[in-house]
Amino acid sequence: MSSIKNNWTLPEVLNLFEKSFNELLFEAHETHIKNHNKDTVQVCTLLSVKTGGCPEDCGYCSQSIHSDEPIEATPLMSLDEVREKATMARDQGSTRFCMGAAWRRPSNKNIDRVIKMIEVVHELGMESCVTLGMLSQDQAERLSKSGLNYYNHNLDTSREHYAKVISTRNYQDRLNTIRYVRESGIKVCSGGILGLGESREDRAKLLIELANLEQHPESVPINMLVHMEGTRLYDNEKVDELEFIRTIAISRIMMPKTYVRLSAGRESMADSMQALCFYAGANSVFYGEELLTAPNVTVEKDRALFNKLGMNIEGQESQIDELNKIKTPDVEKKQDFYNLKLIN
Ligand code: SAM
Ligand code: DTB
Ligand code: SF4
Repeated sequence: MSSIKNNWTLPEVLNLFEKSFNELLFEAHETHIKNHNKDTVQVCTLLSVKTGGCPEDCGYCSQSIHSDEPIEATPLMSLDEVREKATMARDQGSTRFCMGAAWRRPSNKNIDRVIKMIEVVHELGMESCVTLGMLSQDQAERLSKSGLNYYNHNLDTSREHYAKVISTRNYQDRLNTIRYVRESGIKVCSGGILGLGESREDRAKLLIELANLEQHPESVPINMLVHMEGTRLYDNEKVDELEFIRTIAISRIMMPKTYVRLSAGRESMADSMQALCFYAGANSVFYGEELLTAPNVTVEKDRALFNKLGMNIEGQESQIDELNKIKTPDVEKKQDFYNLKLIN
């Protein structure tokens, strides 16, 4: 990875933000097509395996007990339910399955249970990702031994703005978990949220934290704040759409080989806005009608959009081969899958 730059400075990144929109997008697109298949989007389905009741006070999150309208807390999902949801995601064409839990940090007993879930995802032929809060070094190693492909742990914003959003942990806690994940051999998925009341400088600093890690994260989700009722940041001002697209473009330029994921908030984005994000270098999305607790774009709408843009889902061909081998009792659903894919 010698061509990877990880000594970005604030003036350099602010200069990128100040370029004309067209020049910035053109540079990002050039970087994108040098490093990726330009018309391919990677898709990942999310499942909340343990919802609500979280003791952390992240000001944007409906699952925090500190929210004025906290979501009802549920116990950890059964393995059978996970298998059922993961099978549905696989049948819809997802190649990666990400399981989230509303924990500050998982107990060792819960790590054992999550490892069984990861095994189910692998049996179904998908890549696995989990996001469980802070990990110890030992827990990261155990997850790595289970074959876990990705761990999601977001920095969310700049070091300076962090304390205005979350007070129950600090930035270094976040970086420590990311280091344990990296050292254990699991791929790192780490990104942020726009709309937390941050400045452009905070956005630049977040990207610098990510891009100046010794190794760039393999995956960087850029979320648009989903305004969840009852959360402290519910009334925050909306981020300007062009500023959001600029942030995607700069992520692509700074981390050329990384999957940049256009993440939460897509449900309220117009097709044209998403199209510009893909042009600017986004090449991954969350797929399926639910994120963790918030709605996402439906699979049908996404397929129609990819179709209109001439984009393909990464791994689609091999998925179809795999499906040919599977004997699912739901013949009609399987037929729908083929029709949708093959008509595209
Ligand atoms: N509890 C774990 C943690 O915080 O690492 C895992 C689940 S947590 C919900 C995963 C990520 O989702 C957060 O780090 C945050 O970046 C993102 N997220 C949560 N609520 C969001 C919202 N309302 N809008 C946008 N992104 C959100
Ligand atoms: C990430 O960066 N975004 C996803 C995933 N990682 C776990 C979560 C978005 C959550 C949006 C709000 C909700 O569904 O509650
Ligand atoms: Fe808990 Fe994660 Fe929500 Fe923060 S973002 S309150 S850690 S579930």
